[in-house]
Amino acid sequence: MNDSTVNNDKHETFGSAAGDESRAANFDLRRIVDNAVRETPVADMHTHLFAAEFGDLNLFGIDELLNYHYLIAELFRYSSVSYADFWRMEKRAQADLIWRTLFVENTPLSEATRGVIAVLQAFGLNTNAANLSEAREFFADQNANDFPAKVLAIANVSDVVMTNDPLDEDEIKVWKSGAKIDARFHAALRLDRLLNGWTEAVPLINKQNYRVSNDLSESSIKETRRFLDDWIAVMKPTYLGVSLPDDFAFPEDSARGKLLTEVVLPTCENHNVALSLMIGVRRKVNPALKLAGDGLGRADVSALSRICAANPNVKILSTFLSRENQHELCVAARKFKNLMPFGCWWFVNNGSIISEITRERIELLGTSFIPQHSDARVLDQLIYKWSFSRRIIADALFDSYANLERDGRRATKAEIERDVKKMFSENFWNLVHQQK
Ligand code: RAT
Ligand code: ZN
Repeated sequence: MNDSTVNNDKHETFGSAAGDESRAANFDLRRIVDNAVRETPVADMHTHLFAAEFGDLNLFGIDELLNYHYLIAELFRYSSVSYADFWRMEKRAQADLIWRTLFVENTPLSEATRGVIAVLQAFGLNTNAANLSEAREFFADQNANDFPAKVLAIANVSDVVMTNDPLDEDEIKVWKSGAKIDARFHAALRLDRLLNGWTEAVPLINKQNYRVSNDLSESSIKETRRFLDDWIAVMKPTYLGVSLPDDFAFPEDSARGKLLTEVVLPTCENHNVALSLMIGVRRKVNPALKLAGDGLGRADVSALSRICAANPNVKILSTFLSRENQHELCVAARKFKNLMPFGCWWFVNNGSIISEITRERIELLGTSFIPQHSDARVLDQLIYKWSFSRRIIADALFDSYANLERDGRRATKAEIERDVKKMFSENFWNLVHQQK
């Protein structure tokens, strides 16, 4: 932009009737975008939440909120407590320590700490409390069966996709009990243990009456497919999903490479079910931190492109953990119609980076992507994760529509509402072949 353009803009905006008009139009646009983003329900396509039918796996309340692994990692930035001593503490004592350290002795400015503040605020609880007694009392009064409806309504989330591990004993019990799962909670069949640790998965799969072995013989491949076929029948997953390391390669001469090529991708094609590839996690960078000890690395996006090219009939959902991979992911999506970028995952689920990623996706892909998922592990987190993301998505959309208007076309209210609906739910449901 040169100096004369700047002057012209100023003149137009502040010095004339035309300026008044354009300010009024902008105000109108802002209101329409904000309303659409606030009022359009979200299908949250990747979380670690569980429906109430899963019992103790359905986490909510202040002690769970504070024991979030994002906050545990932050605790050690300030506290002198040793990792070992922290893990020896009771959950309530851990929550007390996290509250005192991150919220009383320090100002909760990080995304994850601000999130807890936003949840307390949403429930009318004291965000400045010296201790957790008021919050504990409030959550103790909530009923595990009714609370999801309350939280989903506040967060304006219509549907939640869980992360379901077919090798997890606690989950297996629920699936096998035939319990009717809350219809707002959908399954996603997680393949991490199968793909990233085959030798440990073998005895667990065999325990479920399949015959597989370390060597991945032809019969093991067949049996693993049968294992997945059966679990797909039980869970009716919206997609199969896996998180992959930053050094993930495709094709790859490894158990994972063979399982992907000979089991997972053909299963997806046969069942017409999508595959979600979450790429870039470096597990156990600091094992002493347990779940909080994972890191990230920049990955090779061309591995994803090769999967998309070799499997044109399989719908691929994908997200990358490294900021550096985001632009390449957008370009890959322009090349492969079976690729759907989604969400700002984990370490890139921060305001400044969500803004950057969402804007570059709009610039390169229009509305043909899924801007966000929450990754919530604790029910209440839906409230802050979605309000934070909505704010940023609204800003990005507003600027895009304002640019469009500057270039000669004003988007209508109906168009804006249609666009937000696509981004918040339709792109997902269409891809997983389910109509809502
Ligand atoms: O964001 C998270 O909570 C991580 O711990 C992971 O669970 C990640 O989202 C994943 O799905 O692997
Ligand atoms: Zn996750």
